[in-house]
Amino acid sequence: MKVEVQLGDITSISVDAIVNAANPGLLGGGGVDGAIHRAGGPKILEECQRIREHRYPEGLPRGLAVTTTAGDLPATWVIHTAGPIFSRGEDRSAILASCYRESLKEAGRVGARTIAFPAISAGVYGWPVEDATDIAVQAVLHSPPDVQEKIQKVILVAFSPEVENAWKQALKNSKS
Ligand code: AR6
Repeated sequence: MKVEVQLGDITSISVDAIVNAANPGLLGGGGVDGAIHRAGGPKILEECQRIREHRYPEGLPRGLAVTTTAGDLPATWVIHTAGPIFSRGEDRSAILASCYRESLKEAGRVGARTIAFPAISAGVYGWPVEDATDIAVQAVLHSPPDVQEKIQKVILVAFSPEVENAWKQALKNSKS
C-alpha cells in the first residue's frame, strides 16, 4: 500500500473511492461534503437518503463509514464517514482513527484499490490540523494486513498548502 500526498480538490481526483468528511445525518453540509454533493449530483444524496431510511434511521454513528455511488464524479464510489467534533475536554482521537480504518475497510469490501482522503474533522469540526493528520497517518499505516493487501494506493488530499505540509510532516513523523 503506497501513501501519497496531493494538493487539490478531492472531487477531481481519479481514484476508485473518495472519502467524504460527512456528518451523521448524511444529507450534505459544507466543506468537502458540500463540494462532493455539488460535483457528484443528486444520485449521491438519493443513496444517502436510502441508507438513512433503511440502515441508519438515527444517523451514521461517528467513526463508521458507508459507501454510495460517486454519481458524476471521476471516482466510482464515495465512502461517507462522520468524524468527531474536536473537544478540548475529551479525547476523541479513537473515533477519528476509526473513520480512517472503517473507510479503508469499506474500500476493501467494495473492491476499491485506490482511495483518497480529506483531512477528516480538520475543517468545520475544528480539529487542529497537525494533530488530525498525525492521527490519520497512524491509522492508515497501521491498517490490518488484509486491508493493506487490497488497497494499492492511499492519497492524502490537502485543500491548502498548510494541510499539505501537515500531511507531509505526519508522514515524516511516522518514520522517525
Ligand atoms: N477537497 C479536498 N479537501 C477539502 C475540500 C475539497 N473540495 N473542501 C474542503 N476540504 P470539512 P470536517 C478540506 O470542514 O471538519 C460539513 O458541513 C478542508 O480544508 O470539510 O470533518 C459536514 O457536513 C479540511 O482540511 O470537514 C459536517 O457537518 C478538510 O477538508 C462537517 O462539515 C475537512 O474539512 C464536517 O467537518
